[in-house]
Amino acid sequence: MSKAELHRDGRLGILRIDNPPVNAIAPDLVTAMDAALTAFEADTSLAALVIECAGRTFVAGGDIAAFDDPSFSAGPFNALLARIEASDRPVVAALFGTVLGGGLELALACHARVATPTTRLGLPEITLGLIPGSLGTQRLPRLAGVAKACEMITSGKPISASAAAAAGIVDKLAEDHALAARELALHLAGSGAPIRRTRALIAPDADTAGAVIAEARRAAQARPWLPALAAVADCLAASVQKSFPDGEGVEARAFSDLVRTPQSRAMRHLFFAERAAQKIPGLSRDAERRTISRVGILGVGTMGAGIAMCFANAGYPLHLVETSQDGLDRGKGLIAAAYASTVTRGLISEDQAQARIGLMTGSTDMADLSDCDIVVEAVFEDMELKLSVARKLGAVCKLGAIIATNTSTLDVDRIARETGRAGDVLGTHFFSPAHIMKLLEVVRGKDTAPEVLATVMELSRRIRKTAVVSGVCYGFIGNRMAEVYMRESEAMQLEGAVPSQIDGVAENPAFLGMAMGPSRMLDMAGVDVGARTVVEWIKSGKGPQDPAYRILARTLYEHGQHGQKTGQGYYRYDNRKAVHSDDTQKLCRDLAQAHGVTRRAAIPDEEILERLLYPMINEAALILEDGIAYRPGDIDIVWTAGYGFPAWRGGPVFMADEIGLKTIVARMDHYAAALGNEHGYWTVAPLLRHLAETNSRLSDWQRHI
Ligand code: 3H9
Repeated sequence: MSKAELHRDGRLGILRIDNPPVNAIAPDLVTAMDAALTAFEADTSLAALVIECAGRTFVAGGDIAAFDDPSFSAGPFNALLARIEASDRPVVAALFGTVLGGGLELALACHARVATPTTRLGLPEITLGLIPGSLGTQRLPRLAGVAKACEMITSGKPISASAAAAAGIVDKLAEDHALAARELALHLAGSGAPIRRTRALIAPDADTAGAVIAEARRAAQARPWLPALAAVADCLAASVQKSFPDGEGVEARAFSDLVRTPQSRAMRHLFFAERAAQKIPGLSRDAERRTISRVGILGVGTMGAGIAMCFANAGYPLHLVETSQDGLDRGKGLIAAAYASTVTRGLISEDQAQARIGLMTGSTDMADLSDCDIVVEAVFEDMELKLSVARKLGAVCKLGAIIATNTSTLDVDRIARETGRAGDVLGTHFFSPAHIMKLLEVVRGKDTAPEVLATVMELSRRIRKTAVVSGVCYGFIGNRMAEVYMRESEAMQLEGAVPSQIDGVAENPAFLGMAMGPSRMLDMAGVDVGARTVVEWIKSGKGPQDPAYRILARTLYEHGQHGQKTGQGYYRYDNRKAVHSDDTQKLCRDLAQAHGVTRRAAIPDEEILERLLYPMINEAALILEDGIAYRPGDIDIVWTAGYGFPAWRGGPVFMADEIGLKTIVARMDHYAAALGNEHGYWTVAPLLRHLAETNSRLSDWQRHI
């Protein structure tokens, strides 16, 4: 069956697109649409055309996978849009679902648009490092104004159908979009009114567009690593200053350049990696799941409070348990304060906040968790405490309830065994602040039942988390890699680099572009939190037995210098502003002397970058070899969604392939020789060396399951 066909409905032609799952514009769909349009053009008995879609949504965009083909061109689709727009009989788009990218551009080329009230419309190309390539930059400003177009294109965020109607993008809202589109098409055909072609309009705010475009240029200059932003400004300027064909040329050149940039390739890689991460090898999409209607949270500290909010935000009734009434009141206070700030920032209304708080009950008795379908324990990160809590939860939770242990490093298998029902248990590693951070590492234990894993993956989606499955090891995927990153950051501080230089390299987009460098990050998260887990790891005998291992963090912790909250950590804090700390520098000199570390006058920025990044990439290869992550893309999702790794670099694995594995292996070998490799820190992972020797990419590596 063809992916697009022309049907007749009385005097109307219906061009019906059917390209599951989201009716993306793939080259063969364009061919089919072309044929259907030709049939409409030839049948002069038809008074008008309605374009509609089968399935769950109107066209959700161009087929992103097709952009990797070097011969890809938006030209054929754009020519089709021009023919639709040029039609001398009215063409109406019947919109529903998610009308995105090329889908909205198709709608803009029609003469009128009808949408269901729940339709979302947007141009999300910027999230793929692109601009709209099918005249969205030319038609949208003409229809809705340059300011609205600029907002939609630079944010990439979809808008509601009512906002689209208010902006003049949608002409009519109707529950039955297909019927309403037919009625409108017949009305337009019968009215004799001139056909309204978007290309012929003048942007309603053309007079004031200069200021909007100047602001867009300023914003683009501030983020030069995202060249699509500058291209948006150029295209919008063309939409008011040039003819439609000239503007078309500006957009076409920019799109074709951008689609080849490493930034766009990186962001497209993340789009598919995020979806792949939801697929669990050996578990089908319709795998059995348990029903979750009521959620329990044990431990309502900062983490527990944030986790509770994630569930309440998704409408789940919750029961919170703390050891004391004081603790419970403190937890509820944290939740109330966080909601108050969301209301102040205008993100939700006071009523919504109260409704969410109203979903929560609380007590100090664990037995009250017995009617919950899942209990997330978020007690302090201490193995003995976690084990005792696990024992109690194993006894208290009802049959079939899921027990999730929120931990960032601890052995989930050991905790699971302690419950006496390991099949019901898995780890959930939420990131702080839990109600804001997107990432959720779902830790699959040795005995976790498949339906427990499937249930929690689906639940993660409902609470709007980006979930990635990790196996059990110290630190799982994210913190295991963060450990070597922090190790080198601290080693370099003992050798003479100051934290601001190291953070500067990590944060500088010319080098890496992390949201926050390693020292600033740990000072914010709490040096005590990070150091305590390292101390426990070493004590357990499984961690490095190198006396100098992360000695800086461990000593800061012992000295009570826990970062921002104590006013002193790697930095000193002056009114929450990180400033150079003479005390920490003296500590570095003392520790260097005590551990025989040679100090250097200066450490080059390039060395800092390599020493932060390459051990992480090496650890990623080990994580894959060990089967801790299912696929390379999962690692990139963990780092971009949870650790502030820049999306435009595609994550550490994608970046490794861009740098070249041969280079990375050679530099690892170099540092092994230059710095010594007594503790194996520079030992190249066999997988990494093998891939480098065979000219392969780490991103393409697949485990044979
Ligand atoms: C563009 O349009 C450029 C134009 O200006 C110019 C060129 C014409 N392409 O997310 P889901 C797949 S750029 C290819 O799990 P949901 C997705 O991989 C594009 N595939 O479902 C998945 O496959 P699988 C602008 C796509 O209900 C399946 O569909 N548009 C595309 O949670 C289901 O996806 C966008 O950026 C695509 N465009 O969310 C929109 N879209 O089952 C991107 C989806 O094998 N898409 N797939 O894993 C989305 O935002 C969401 O997918 C959507 C549905 C909201 C549509």
